[in-house]
Amino acid sequence: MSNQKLTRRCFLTGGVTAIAALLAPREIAFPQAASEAFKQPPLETSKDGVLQTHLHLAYADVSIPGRKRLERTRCYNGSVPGPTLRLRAGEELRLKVSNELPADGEHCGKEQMNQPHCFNTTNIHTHGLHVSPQAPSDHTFVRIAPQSQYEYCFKLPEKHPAGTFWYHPHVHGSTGLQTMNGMSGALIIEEPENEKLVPEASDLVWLVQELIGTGAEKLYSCDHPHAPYTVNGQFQPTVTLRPGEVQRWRFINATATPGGYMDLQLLDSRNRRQPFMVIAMDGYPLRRRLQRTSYVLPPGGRVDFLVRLGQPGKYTMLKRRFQGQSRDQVLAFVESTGRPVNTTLPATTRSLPPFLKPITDDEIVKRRVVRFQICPDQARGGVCKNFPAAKLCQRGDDPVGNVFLIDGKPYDLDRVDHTVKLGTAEEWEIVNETGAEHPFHIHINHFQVMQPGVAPEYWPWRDTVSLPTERSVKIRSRFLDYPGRFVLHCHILLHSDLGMMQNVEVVGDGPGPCTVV
Ligand SMILES: [Cu+2]
Repeated sequence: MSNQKLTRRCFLTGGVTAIAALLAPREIAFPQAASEAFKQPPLETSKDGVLQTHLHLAYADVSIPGRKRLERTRCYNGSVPGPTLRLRAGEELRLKVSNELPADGEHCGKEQMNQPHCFNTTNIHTHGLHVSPQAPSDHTFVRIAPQSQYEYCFKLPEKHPAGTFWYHPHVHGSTGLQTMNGMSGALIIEEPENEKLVPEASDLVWLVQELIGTGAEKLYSCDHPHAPYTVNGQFQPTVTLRPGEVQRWRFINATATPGGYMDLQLLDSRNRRQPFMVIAMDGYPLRRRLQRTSYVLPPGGRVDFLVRLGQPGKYTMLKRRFQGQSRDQVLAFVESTGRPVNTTLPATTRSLPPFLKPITDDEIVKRRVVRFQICPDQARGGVCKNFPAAKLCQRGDDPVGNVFLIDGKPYDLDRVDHTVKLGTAEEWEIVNETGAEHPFHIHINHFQVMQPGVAPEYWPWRDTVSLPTERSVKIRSRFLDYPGRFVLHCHILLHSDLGMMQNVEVVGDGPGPCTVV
């Protein structure tokens, strides 16, 4: 398909063309009268234990909030975001990807390892799923070249926790660009019918994106672009609920830049913070639900809230500025209206399956230290001496001149950075030597975040954790069920594309892809 002959048109689920024209580029306040009703992305569900679906990836013209003209972007099935996939533990996801983009030209070679490249080559990562890392399952080394197809098969184990996950592309060098183009979608593992917390109509996906179409490659420049944050492709839609109704809000942070960090707050009409219940982090249920009025969700992370607003009235869901060049932005308006109902919140504590019992000291077979670094300057010891060409940004449109490292090295596709024995547990200290927070993410197995002063049974299981500036986080992980090679990386995808990534290899005898654990 040539660039001139593009016929497919992506549309934003919410259709924001009309309101985009009203928006001054830097304005975040928006008259509520024009707000659309909150929508859910298109839905695909499993039948007889299998969810079979087909994602067509193509260029399209999209209306993006704050931009005057339609912008050309890459998206799935003509929709930003992609469809929500819902299935259950023990079921199988058969996903065919047709890459209908034009050829990459000469920009997809290994010699450009940690440069932006491979913009039209793609693959799929099922973020947070405990599945095999081998092809044709969650193998991030798959390359789906332009004008070719690939068939994935993901077999979920019976013990897989129900929760909120997501999918996005993961070709090194173009992950950030493709994700910012709008290529992501929710992946929901459903509870069994008798364990559902809320009725379907009260169970809402909030997939938050920062969409850039034209000029998305400037993501890798010193003045990387910013756009308003959308929810399910809509700009500041209105959620309605009845006074006293309990809704489950599944937040997915599908952004790719430092500004994508979000401190989520629910405010009433006088800007007073309202409490919500945190019931799951990164898709895994919490043993004890937490009442909060603020929750920092890093890029890549998910959080599930139970929300109940007793008083009728108008509220806002705010993305409070956290770091980077973003600003506070209302993600959605919330209206509590209609006949009051009296729904009770589910129980405060719940039991977790046996494989999520706390990892004890005597189970640990190895300890490692992993260091996130940026040159120049933001690395301890003499690390930056090895990268004399690293430089700080000078002009806005210069390519980013920093070097992004883990353990003193930029990513190497062929190097195994950590070899782990299948079925064992390890304790890792992840050190942030830089001047900003970075979200640490590892594929295939969740980890427990150690919290001093908190009993280990309450340490949350996560797949993405933010590393505080100049400090470290300790995690414990069991490398269960699946041998194979996968990655850990910074989930500011701009950073991982430029080198902040490592390979992990789990060795041992275990099932291959698409087989029952
Ligand atoms: Cu980073």
